[in-house]
Amino acid sequence: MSSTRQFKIAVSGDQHTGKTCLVNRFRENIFSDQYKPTIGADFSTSVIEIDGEPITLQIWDVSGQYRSVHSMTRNFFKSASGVIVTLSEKPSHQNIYFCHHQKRFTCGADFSTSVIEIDGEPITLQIWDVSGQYRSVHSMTRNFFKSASGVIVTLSLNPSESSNSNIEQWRSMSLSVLDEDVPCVLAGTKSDLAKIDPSSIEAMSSSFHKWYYTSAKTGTGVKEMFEDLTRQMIEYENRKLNEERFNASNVRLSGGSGDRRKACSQLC
Ligand SMILES: Nc1nc2c(ncn2[C@@H]2O[C@H](COP(=O)(O)OP(=O)(O)O)[C@@H](O)[C@H]2O)c(=O)[nH]1
Ligand SMILES: [Mg+2]
Repeated sequence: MSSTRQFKIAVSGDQHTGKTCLVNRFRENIFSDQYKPTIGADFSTSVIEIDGEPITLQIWDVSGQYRSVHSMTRNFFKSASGVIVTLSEKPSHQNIYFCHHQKRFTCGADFSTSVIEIDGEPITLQIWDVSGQYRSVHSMTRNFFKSASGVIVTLSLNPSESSNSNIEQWRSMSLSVLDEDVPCVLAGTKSDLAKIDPSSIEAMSSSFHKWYYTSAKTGTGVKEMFEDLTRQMIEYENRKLNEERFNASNVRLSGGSGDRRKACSQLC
């Protein structure tokens, strides 16, 4: 399926609430009980068909350590066995890359592994490539949400198994970067272990555009949530485009002769 439109989705929420499993179920239709904490952020793409139109979703899955806005920055260095600091005479923007609109430059951090043989012993190197925006310690967190067209905040439906203490903080962190009309939804996860009933989630979801009841283990509601969110993102983008076109035509009309301004006031 070749795709025309692209949307970035930021999947956030406290650690262990099931973000990575939700993404894996949606992308590959798989589930694993083995817990592998996400370090920094994982990035993947998936193509979904909405009303016959192929849409590319860029899905960002964050590590979930809300405790500090520094955490993503700290994770970059945490447990590193060596540090490389690069020095260049060229402007720094020539040395960075991330995936957005066909260009590649690092947004947050890129992560890759490579195996190298030293004295006959294979050694795996985890290589982290940070975006290089030192200016603010918030920048990595901001980059996570930046240019997202949709946000998912996860809420474990089994609070004895994982905490949900920062739902509102995740929402406000996304709001500090994004327009408040960008679809931000609450995903109730692990419905197969649910200890919270749907009416309580509804009460917790008042500041979100929508909420869903999902299980990455059984697959319940996962595909439906991503499809529904994609529809909301399409609607949002179309609304924005229409507003921009309307504003641009008003500027053209009001920027012209006196007669044209009259035409504008009649139209408005
Ligand atoms: N029973 C059940 N366990 C789940 C579900 N989703 C995730 N888990 C488990 O919860 C743990 C944390 O999941 P993970 O996706 O890594 O959480 P993250 O830290 O938010 O990315 C793992 O042990 C998963 O196997 C689910 O839908 N049902
Ligand atoms: Mg994870």
